[in-house]
Amino acid sequence: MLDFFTIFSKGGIVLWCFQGAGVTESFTGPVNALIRSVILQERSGNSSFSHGGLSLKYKLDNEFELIFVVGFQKILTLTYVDKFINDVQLRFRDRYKNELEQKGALKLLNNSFEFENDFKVLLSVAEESSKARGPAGMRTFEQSGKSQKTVKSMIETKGGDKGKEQGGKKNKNAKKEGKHSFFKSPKPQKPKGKQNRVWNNGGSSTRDLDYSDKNGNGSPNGAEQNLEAQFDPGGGLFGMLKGLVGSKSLTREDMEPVLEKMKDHLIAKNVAADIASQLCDSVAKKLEGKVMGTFTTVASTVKQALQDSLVQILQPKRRVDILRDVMEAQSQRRPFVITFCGVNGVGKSTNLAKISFWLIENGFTVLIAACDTFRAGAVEQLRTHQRRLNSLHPPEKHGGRPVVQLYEKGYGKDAAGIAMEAIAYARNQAFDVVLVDTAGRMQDNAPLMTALAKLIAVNMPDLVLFVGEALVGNEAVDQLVKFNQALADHSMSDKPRLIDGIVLTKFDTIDDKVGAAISMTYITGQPIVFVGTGQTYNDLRSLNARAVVSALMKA
Ligand SMILES: Nc1nc2c(ncn2[C@@H]2O[C@H](COP(=O)(O)OP(=O)(O)O)[C@@H](O)[C@H]2O)c(=O)[nH]1
Ligand SMILES: [Mg+2]
Repeated sequence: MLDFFTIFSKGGIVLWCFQGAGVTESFTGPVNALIRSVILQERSGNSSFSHGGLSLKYKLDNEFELIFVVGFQKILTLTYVDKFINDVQLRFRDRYKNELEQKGALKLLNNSFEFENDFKVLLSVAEESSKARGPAGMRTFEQSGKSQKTVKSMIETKGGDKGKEQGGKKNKNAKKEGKHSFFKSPKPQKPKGKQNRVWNNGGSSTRDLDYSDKNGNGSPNGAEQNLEAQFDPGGGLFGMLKGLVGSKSLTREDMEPVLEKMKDHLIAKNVAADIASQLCDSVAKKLEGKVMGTFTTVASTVKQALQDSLVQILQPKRRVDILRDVMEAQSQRRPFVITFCGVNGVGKSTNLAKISFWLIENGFTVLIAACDTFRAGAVEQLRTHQRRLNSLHPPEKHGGRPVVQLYEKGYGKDAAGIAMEAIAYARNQAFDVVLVDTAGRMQDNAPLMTALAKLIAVNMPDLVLFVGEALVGNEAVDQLVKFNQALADHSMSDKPRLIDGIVLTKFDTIDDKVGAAISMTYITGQPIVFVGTGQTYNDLRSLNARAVVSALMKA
């Protein structure tokens, strides 16, 4: 009944594996997908995962740093799996305690774990006991998929992880620059002629979102102290936790009070409640059974784990390097197409204009496709931007050619059609980039969501950016889940185009309530490509993960 069972170390060494009789397909793909999209991305709050036709369940053993994964056909409801995976874990630990205690990859490699017989015995016991119980009754709500909402299912269907990991590099020393040069791109570009002046500008052209603290206390250390004070005050509720030092392995109960506080703290910072719970759950799973070092407290261990998880979530798993991708498209003599979507009034058009400015500053030409054919004034708003941008970069300085043009067909027309014409026009006229503005739509408006999905399915943009306000709390989850769902439902292909990245706007208005950044990246697994910090063309930044985490952790 099982397709496979595998036991591997957190370092990636496979200690033992089992393949079900008659199963010919390799399970490397599903297990790698699990590692990539769940374990590496700190989404371990939920212990199941699906990949193609397979269901995977896993368990972390934090003491010995092991991962136990079982895979079986999705159509089967195997009621015994959770208990079985526990039993296997216990037996394996028992048998190989000594070997596992000698840490180090080489030691593990040198051991042979002959676990076949034990495993078979456990499996037949589990299968027998489930037969004895007879067919499973109706599942309760908690057991059903519904109780787990669609958030997970969205994440799990995404094949996502195309590129290499990119470290969240930041440049604290970024200089202030001249009037129009601004911004940090995910990665500095290769110089591209002298037009590319932002990148050649003294080497330090990057500008991070700097989350400065009003009290002059923006350092991660400052944040730590603050949090320490909040979660671990000298006496009171948490005073007693200070006693827990050395060689004790953490239990859920030890952590519960701290986790509760953490959760409330995150919610107060505007992290969606659902996500805050999942994060705390994942921290608990990560720490349960871990032996604490001497002189560490539960509060500081949990806090550190949470902080690590938050940084991990915010750091891009996938390379989004627009300038480089535009150059690549250029070399293929086609325009690079970006579609902006989101609900009403979040800042799609304004940030589209800022991004146009940034692209122009980097030497590219831009065609803006006015596909918000719905809201009065939407086309004129873009025309104003186009004029302003052309006056900042007059055609005389660009070989007589306007650097930005507007492609519009007025109101009431089919947006997908206009986008298509605009892309064809850009190809003919050799524009480097097409930015497609779309009408705002509420995530619950099915016809409009279908229309958006169609626009994307038909035009196949290179990048789909979701524009969302940093002001949102729980609403962020709903918006993103439903936008992604609509794109998946109407994709007309088996590899649906979902949201590839996020533009987080109005960051200047939220003080230190930066939780939306976490909610949005957690749900989509996609990076925040741009952060909007005001209403001028210069108010565009990239996200500095550590600064955001430090703001989040601050009391
Ligand atoms: N403070 C602030 N306001 C912004 C930002 N981005 C957009 N806005 C404002 O939000 C409002 C709606 O923007 P608009 O681009 O028309 O939104 P759209 O409906 O999504 O296209 C405008 O008044 C913008 O000036 C930002 O980063 N910070
Ligand atoms: Mg608009």
